[in-house]
Amino acid sequence: ASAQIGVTGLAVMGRNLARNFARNGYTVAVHNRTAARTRALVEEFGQEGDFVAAESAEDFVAALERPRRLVVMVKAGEPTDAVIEEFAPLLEPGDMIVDGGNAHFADTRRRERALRERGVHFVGAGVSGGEEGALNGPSIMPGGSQESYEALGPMLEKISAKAADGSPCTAHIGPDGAGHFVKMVHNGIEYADMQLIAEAYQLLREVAGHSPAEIADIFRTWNTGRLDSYLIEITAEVLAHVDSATGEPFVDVVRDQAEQKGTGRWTVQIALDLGVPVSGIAEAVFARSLSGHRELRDASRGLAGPTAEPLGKADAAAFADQVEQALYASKIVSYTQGFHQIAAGSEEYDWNIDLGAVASIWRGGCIIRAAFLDRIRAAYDARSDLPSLLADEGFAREIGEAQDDWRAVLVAATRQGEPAPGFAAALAYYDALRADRLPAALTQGQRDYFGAHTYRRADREGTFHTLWGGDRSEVPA
Ligand code: NBP
Repeated sequence: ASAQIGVTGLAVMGRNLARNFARNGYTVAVHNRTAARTRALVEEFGQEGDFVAAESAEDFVAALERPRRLVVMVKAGEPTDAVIEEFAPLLEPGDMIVDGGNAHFADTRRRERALRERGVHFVGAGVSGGEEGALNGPSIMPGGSQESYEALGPMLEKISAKAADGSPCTAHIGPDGAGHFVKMVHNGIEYADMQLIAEAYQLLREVAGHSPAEIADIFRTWNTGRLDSYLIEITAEVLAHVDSATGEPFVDVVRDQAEQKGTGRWTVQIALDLGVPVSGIAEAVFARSLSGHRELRDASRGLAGPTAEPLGKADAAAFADQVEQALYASKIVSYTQGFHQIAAGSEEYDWNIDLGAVASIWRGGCIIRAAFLDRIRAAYDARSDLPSLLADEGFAREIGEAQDDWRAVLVAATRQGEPAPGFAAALAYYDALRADRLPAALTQGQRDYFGAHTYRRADREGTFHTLWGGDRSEVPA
């Protein structure tokens, strides 16, 4: 036994993660259901470090130092269970199985419980950054026991991305499914970020009349300021790209039907279960879904739109500044909602997640990496019981300064008939949170009327019901 770590599942992610471990000086055992992939890895990249190729599960396990650290990078779902069933009987108490796939955190909780009974640590680890991140440094969100982190953490810290201040983009998130839960919310926030950027593009194009190349330049400028992030950077690249076959902007030759693999949808489903309003993430998931309904869209082409004239050229530059404000304010709201969901999950499952640490490890390697995350980390470091990111003085001030422009952008979008569901949901959330009174009082009245669901009064304690069908007097419930 000479390998410090093993990776089974050598498609793009597993192969690159194995190479990352090897390049960092670890001896890596490699294994794949189809052995040809194992041989190909060693043939192609064997010179990058020390690999031990194993063709059978037994050889793979035998190659690992104890306690064994076995990373599984296979397709999420049944394949993960199949691999666990194959390897668990070969392991001994104290060994670790690390699932780096995109598992649902409820599956991770189930698997962790089952393996714990056999004395095997199960670490559900969210890995973000795609294949490039896996090779050069991903953001890694490991759950599982503290004991497993002690044996595994230093290696993950070594292969992870590093933030600008040099700190590793990984940390122990919390017990059982905490890591995969945080990865799920990361992906939800990623959906929201992408939707908001897409709306900014659409408004710059359709309301202000900019070309894709001009918008690429606008995004490049934004990327030097507070919106500095990987997604803004690649957006500029995509917008500047010209299709070689037609000479048209690339963005004009791609079908406008967005696809999804499901982690955004999970985020919203779980948020509904936890009662957390993640309206921005939900709008992002729905926007992708709506774009895919070609038949509905075709059947609706004749519907009337607004008759307002587009903005004149003189207004276009000022409009771009306003869109930057709207984008930034909406982004603050989506992170507020995402962090609320993590706090709620942590509460529900007793995970004790450090929100500042989550912001910290998202600063590098992952798809939502952004300068902005340093600010979020600082907000939670200053006050770990911050009830909402909007309660942070700095964010509250910035969103307050942005709000007039944010509203103006939505007025323009509405007037021109351009949908901006992400911007609108974020503003509605902001306005609802700061409202003195919400119409929820009326909702309670309706519920009491038709279902005797009772209500509480603002002026005194207790639960009450009005005799709506009778003399309408109030009785204690
Ligand atoms: P895939 O998700 O395409 O999975 C392919 C791997 O799963 C191959 O090694 C395949 O073995 C193995 N596998 C399957 Br399928 N069924 C199996 C079974 N019953 N028993 C054993 N092995 C089985 O690979 P990927 O794109 O590299 O992703 C790996 C994981 O990482 C996934 O969970 C994914 O969601 C997650 N992830 C991916 C990305 C990304 O950017 N791609 C980013 C972050 C996380 P074979 O070679 O024998 O068919």
